[in-house]
Amino acid sequence: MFDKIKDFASDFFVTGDPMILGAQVSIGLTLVAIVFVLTFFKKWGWLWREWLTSVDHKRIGIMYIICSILMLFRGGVDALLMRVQLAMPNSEFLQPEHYNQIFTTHGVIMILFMAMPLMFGLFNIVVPLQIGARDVAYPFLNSLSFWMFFWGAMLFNVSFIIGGSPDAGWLSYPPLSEMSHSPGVGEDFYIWGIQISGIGSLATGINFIVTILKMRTPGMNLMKMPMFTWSVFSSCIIIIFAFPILTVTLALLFLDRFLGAHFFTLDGGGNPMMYINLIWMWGHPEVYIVVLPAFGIFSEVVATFAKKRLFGYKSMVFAMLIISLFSFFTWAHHFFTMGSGADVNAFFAISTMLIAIPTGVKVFNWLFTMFRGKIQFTTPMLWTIAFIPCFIVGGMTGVLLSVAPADFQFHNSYFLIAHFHQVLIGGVAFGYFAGLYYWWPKMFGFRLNEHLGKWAFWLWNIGFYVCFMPQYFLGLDGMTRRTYTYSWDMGWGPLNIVSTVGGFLMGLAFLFQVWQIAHSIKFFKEHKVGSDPWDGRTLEWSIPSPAPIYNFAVLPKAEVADVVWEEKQGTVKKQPVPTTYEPIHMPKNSGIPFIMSAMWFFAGFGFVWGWMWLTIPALIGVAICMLARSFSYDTDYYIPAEEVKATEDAWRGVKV
Ligand code: HEM
Ligand SMILES: [Cu+2]
Repeated sequence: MFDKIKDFASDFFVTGDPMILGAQVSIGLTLVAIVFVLTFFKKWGWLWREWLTSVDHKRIGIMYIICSILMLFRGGVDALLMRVQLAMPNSEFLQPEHYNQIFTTHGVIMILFMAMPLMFGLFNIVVPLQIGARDVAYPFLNSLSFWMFFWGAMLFNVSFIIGGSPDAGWLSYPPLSEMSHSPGVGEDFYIWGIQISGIGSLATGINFIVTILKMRTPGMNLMKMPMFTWSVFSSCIIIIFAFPILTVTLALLFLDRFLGAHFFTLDGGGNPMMYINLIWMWGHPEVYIVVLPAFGIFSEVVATFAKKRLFGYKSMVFAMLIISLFSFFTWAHHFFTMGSGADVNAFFAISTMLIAIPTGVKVFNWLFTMFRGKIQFTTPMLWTIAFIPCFIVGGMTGVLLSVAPADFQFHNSYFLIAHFHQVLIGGVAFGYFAGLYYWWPKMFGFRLNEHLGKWAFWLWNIGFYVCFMPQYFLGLDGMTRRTYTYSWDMGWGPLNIVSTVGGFLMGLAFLFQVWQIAHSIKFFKEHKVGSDPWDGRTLEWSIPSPAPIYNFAVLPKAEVADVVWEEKQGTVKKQPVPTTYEPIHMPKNSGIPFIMSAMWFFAGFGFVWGWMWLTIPALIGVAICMLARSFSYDTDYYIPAEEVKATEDAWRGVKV
């Protein structure tokens, strides 16, 4: 009996690695500490009522952002562990199996659990405020999306201490990810973690498309929408077409693993290349899903801090929509070496190169917006200025990779690693940082310390180039991706050590950001701001920071683009200060999204271990949650007009 338990425990928990043991202990201690603090300060009720059950888009946005910062930390630690391993030839700092796990979890976490939620956080916080709405179209679904993401991410992350992490790369190509090659539970954690959070992403895509189409304030027609909202719209169009492909592909992989189907196995008539085609039909659009909103942020920031209208609004919109469309026709550039022949490769090479055209249009638009502007070098603007050259170089190396014959040489080398980090860090991460700094005052009512922010900015930038520029040369010298180690005679040592130093500079930069946030919270009174700290242009800057629960007491009129700016310039009439208010219709909080997603977590956990005794009751729990929601009619309430008036008067400083 005792031996049986011991056997089970040694399969169930990840053992043997002192680093993981340390992590297990610290995770355990952190959990105990959290429970203790919440109990000691009697905060459980507050946490549940104000946050876990909240359907307010602003709160959901903040929760997304907190999670993504934690995930940036985890993904970053993974990155630094890999960089330490690669710093010197013949290194045995990590074991080879562990290295494989780390590059897999790093990739998955950075893209799906860091970039995506940071993006959704900004969607949530900004879009309703920019279009003059009181919430998203489906607030309940919005909360469900968040919790599906959260529990999916948790399921993926527990594999680190329970069962073992996946190790077949961030896209889990078969046959490596099949039962034959990965008999452990890691790949199942991968499948279910991503499936569950993926459903949440799809729902968010639908939610924001409907919100943008149906909830705009009177007068704001599509061509008067702020550019960030347009970028969210383009990104969500890609989401609703791309995420179903991911769901189906992972479902088929699961059937292969769970029931012995042969969709992607070499024997039994399956075909691994089929998986690789399918996953990239999602995967390539996915990179545009995350980068388009960053383009939207840059557009807002550039116009605000150059104090000029965005140059070429229509061409910007057109460029984004074209990118959304084209993103679906380039997937095969990830495997020119598959052997599809010259015609197919030529098609995908040209379609890839074509994307450079709308992207180039956007770059020129940003530059022309800055041209002769009175530029203010605030932190959001610095990130934007740094992004432009970084993204141009990253984009150009992408065009090099898209030259099919040349890619036979570059494919899966460190040249590729350098390229995609340049667009993902220089484009996506810099973009979201700009957005976070820009809208932080709107979220919390105080600004982030600019001085520490500038330190973080410079360290990130210097670190980035020091880390990734050497990798282009390493790639050309033949160092391949996912290499665990290399011998002295390859001559890759010096450039690798430089690269690792750069990685640590970025790690330091992240610490500066954490310090910046902590410092700004501590001294928030000195950093307090009013409704419009940046002299902004769009509707979110016309209401208090942080916005009241209902956002707009009276729906604003938006007959021109950049309406707040135009009002300040006197080109359009100021909106009258309302004297009477009406009761405001609001959605009620609900615990169902949290509980239902937690049920999905347990169902997924059961699938991972083949424990149907857990999966079946959990799925029944999901069904009960759905029924409970269908039959609950008490889902909304009204904020009385007097309460609205009191809040508004207090903000405007009216004496009563
Ligand atoms: C913060 C600095 C970062 C460093 C130092 C870093 C470092 C690395 C390293 C060393 C690898 C492994 C390459 C290999 O095994 O050949 C890697 C892979 C990867 N990274 Fe990063 N990374 C960083 C940030 C990011 C970000 C922000 C993203 C995405 C938003 C990202 C996405 C990926 C992906 C998708 C892979 C491929 C994983 C795979 O091969 O399956 N990384 N990174
Ligand atoms: Cu691609």
